[in-house]
Amino acid sequence: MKAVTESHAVSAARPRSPEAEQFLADVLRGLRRPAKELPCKYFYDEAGSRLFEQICELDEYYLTRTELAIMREHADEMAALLGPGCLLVEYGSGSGVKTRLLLDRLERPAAYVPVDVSRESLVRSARQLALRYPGLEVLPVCADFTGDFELPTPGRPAARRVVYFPGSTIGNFSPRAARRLLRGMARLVGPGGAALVGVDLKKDPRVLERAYDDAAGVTAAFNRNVLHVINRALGADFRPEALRHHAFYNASEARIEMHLVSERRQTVRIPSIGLRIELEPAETIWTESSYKFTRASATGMLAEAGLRLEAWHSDRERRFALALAAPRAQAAAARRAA
Ligand code: AVJ
Repeated sequence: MKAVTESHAVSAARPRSPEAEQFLADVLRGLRRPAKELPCKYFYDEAGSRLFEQICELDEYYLTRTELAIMREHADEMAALLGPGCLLVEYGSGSGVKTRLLLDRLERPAAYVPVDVSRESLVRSARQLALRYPGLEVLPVCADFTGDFELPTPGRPAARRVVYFPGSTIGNFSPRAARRLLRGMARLVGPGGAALVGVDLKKDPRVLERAYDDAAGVTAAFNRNVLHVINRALGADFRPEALRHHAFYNASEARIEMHLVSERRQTVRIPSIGLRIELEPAETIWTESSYKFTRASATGMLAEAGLRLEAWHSDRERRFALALAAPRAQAAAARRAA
């Protein structure tokens, strides 16, 4: 952590980028609330992304493994349902293997469009895919997929637009934000389009809690890493060891909550903006929600966003699922045509 003082000096002197301004605003808003919170999207700096990859390998973290197994088992059927000539739009660009399982089976996809705020991961994944699929047009879009953005026009006109949103990332959004995001997805793909969304399913709370509080402490390190991110980017002086990882299943809200619990009374400072934050003993900072679904609750969430469930692919133990949905007007039109 020797970079803390240096980077503080630098960040105080230099004008901040719009992303850095947003980061600062988000951190301030979260820490000034009576119940402190931090947005989970800031987990993923380089160290955080590495820790998340380690999480995906853990015995306790069944999500990645299960979703991959579902893709291996059902990608043929999914590709058939999506049909030929798709413009495949992926929200986020971190899921190489899953994407390839789909791309390997899609019939003559018009183009692949990864959408990510991180230019770096966008370039990396676009390069990898272009190498692996020499005939495929790859059109990366550097944008926040929770906001408005335009799709590029592929060289070959697309038969339909499909958004692929794997990984249960939808679970990180509040019901309201998830609705907004899915509505944007429905609008983006338009009539005739589709969305393929990965959701983690409700199950024994002990299984859920172990997945977010592993024996090796990788998830604890992942959770605390957000404090290192804030220290480095904003010159804060959080002592991550002085906060404890806490993850539990909130059954009435159907979500895992991750918190950082202050072990003692402490003061955190961000000198560049003259901020002081007091943390009481046992006070928590809520860092992540990970919503869990049933087929019914996922169908309801999609319906509220104007999407009709067309197919549901799950594993034998019903741990995880991929929901294929289409904008409702189109589903109604298809029913009339049938
Ligand atoms: C990246 C959203 C799938 O909520 O399970 C893993 C992130 N957090 N362990 C999830 C995460 C703690 C994760 N997703």
